Amino acid sequence: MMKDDRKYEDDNKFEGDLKTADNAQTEEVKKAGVFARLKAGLTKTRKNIVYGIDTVFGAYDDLNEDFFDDLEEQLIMADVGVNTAEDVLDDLRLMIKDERIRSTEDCRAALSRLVASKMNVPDDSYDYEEGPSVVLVIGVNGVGKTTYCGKMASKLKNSGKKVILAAADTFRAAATEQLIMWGEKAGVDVISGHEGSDPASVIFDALHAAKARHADILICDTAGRLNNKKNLMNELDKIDRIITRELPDYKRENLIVLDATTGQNALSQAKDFSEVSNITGIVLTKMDGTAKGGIAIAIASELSVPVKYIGVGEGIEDLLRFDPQAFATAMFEGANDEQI
Ligand SMILES: Nc1nc2c(ncn2[C@@H]2O[C@H](COP(=O)(O)OP(=O)(O)OP(=O)(O)O)[C@@H](O)[C@H]2O)c(=O)[nH]1
Ligand SMILES: [Mg+2]
Repeated sequence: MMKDDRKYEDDNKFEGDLKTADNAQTEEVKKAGVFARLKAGLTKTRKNIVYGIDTVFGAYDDLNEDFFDDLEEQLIMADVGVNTAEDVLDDLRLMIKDERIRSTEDCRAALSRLVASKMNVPDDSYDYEEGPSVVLVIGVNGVGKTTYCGKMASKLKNSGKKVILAAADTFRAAATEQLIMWGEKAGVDVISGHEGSDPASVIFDALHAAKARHADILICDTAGRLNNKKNLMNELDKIDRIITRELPDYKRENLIVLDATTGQNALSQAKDFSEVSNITGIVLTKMDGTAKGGIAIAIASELSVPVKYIGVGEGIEDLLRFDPQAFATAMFEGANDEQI
């Protein structure tokens, strides 16, 4: 190899190193950006929880029973729920003993780790995003299903996927138009039917379009359903059978959308839906609109289904993957944070 060639190779390597460093930096910036958006989206909750948590941790030097009582009260006030709060406190006491934690600061970090571990999102939770897959989006009225479909379509499209939306809410007037508007914003095709037509027939058409157009992901918006279990079960069963028959090789994802501002109600909706459908993930919307975002902890730890996304606003970008540790950090380690 000639000397100049080696130099050229070295230069390339150097550029490669720079690129790796650049990528690492971009990743860092991205992470920091997502965390900033998470914190901004959780402003109301953080104002509420962080203040309360700061007060408790500031008021005690010893980790005594009064401290634990006050902490539990704060968690319950943040809508973590009595069961989950008790659970968290029991585990926290064990951690303190096992890890010989003495200071309130270490206890605070332990609380954050513990809560994050209770909201674990398994590694394969987002495999379906790679496609080919069919996503069914269900939930009661007004929780944010259509908005989620639009945001998610945009997110996946931007990551290079071919996405199709199915407007299977044929029940509510203007529901289809709403999804078509999101489709235009996201730049993806929408398959729709007539108002009042059978939702299963729209899904059938959409499945064929997905196959013919080689879509990676088909996202199906459905009508807001009240909890009439028998009808709901029949309809979901029918849709399920059609998907299994038409696209047997596609991955399946059944997401329930829950509105965080409805607090403990959201938890009971999820329980109802899980009786009639095989739910694989939760989308928790309107986290920006509640001061009681602690409901995310109750939902994630009481249901055996992971919270996969949170909605933090009405805009197309306001959807984040749920990151349990970032969430717990934003909630419990926000002391001295001048932004809140
Ligand atoms: N602030 C905020 N608003 C949201 C969020 N997600 C949805 N919304 C709003 O919630 C309202 C209802 O959203 P939709 O997407 O129409 O809800 P839906 O579940 O499809 O409603 P139906 O089709 O009537 O059952 C709209 O005004 C949305 O802009 C969110 O994360 N944050
Ligand atoms: Mg809708």
